[in-house]
Amino acid sequence: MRVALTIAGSDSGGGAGVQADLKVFTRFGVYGTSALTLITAQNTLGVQELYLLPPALVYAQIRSVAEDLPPHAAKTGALGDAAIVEAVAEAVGRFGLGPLVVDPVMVAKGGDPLLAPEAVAALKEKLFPLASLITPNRLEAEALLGAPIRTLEEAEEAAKALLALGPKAVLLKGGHLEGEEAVDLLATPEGLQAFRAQRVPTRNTHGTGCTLSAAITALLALGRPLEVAVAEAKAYLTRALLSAPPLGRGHGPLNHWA
Ligand code: PXL
Repeated sequence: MRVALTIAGSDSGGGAGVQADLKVFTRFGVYGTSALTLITAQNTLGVQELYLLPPALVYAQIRSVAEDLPPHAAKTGALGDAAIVEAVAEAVGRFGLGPLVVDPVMVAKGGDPLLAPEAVAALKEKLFPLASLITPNRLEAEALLGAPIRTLEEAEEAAKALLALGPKAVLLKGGHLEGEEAVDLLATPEGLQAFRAQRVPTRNTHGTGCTLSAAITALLALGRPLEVAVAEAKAYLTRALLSAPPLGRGHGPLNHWA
């Protein structure tokens, strides 16, 4: 049995965060473990309450999992603030967790912040160097680099600039760029690779980032090479978007069974 760990926030609505990650791990036949970083009172309409957990408790959860159920791959999602980022980076190093997928979550679907602005520096300095892959969307990449990304050329430059921050690979997601297709760029030391998928017109987009990064993490836990994991996870995300269930009155969840 392969094991994956998610270090992320709780979404009471079940469409994103730890809940989405565990559903995705199960879908891929991987045993899911978790370390909660924060708790949201949330539904498809937005975040009603947010509570950050103590960094020492986040560290302790990772330690408990690592010492008894050593994960074959791990991911991070919403991390809340710089102190939690630092606790996670320390635990990842101490317990040798990897491959590590870092999804640099900054805001929830409706725009509610899930990472303090001053934590962006800690994310870049402490966690990115430990990552096998980071998976920013356009808005997150702009915040990380402090520069706008409007075209595919600018996205290519941004992906290379993010790679220079220390992760082994960067998946810059193009879902927020204009165009018929959703083009994601994978930057590795070997170069750039584009992954294209149809753009799915749907309101059910809550948890797309979590779902993709969790699928990649599950596939890495199963031993897939990075490029294969990214391609398979993207195909799964498209199916999950196309078959999303009509739940909630806002941005509904995806179909994690897809
Ligand atoms: O999809 C980003 C995300 C991550 N983590 C939690 C969330 C969300 C989006 O809503 O709620 C807990």
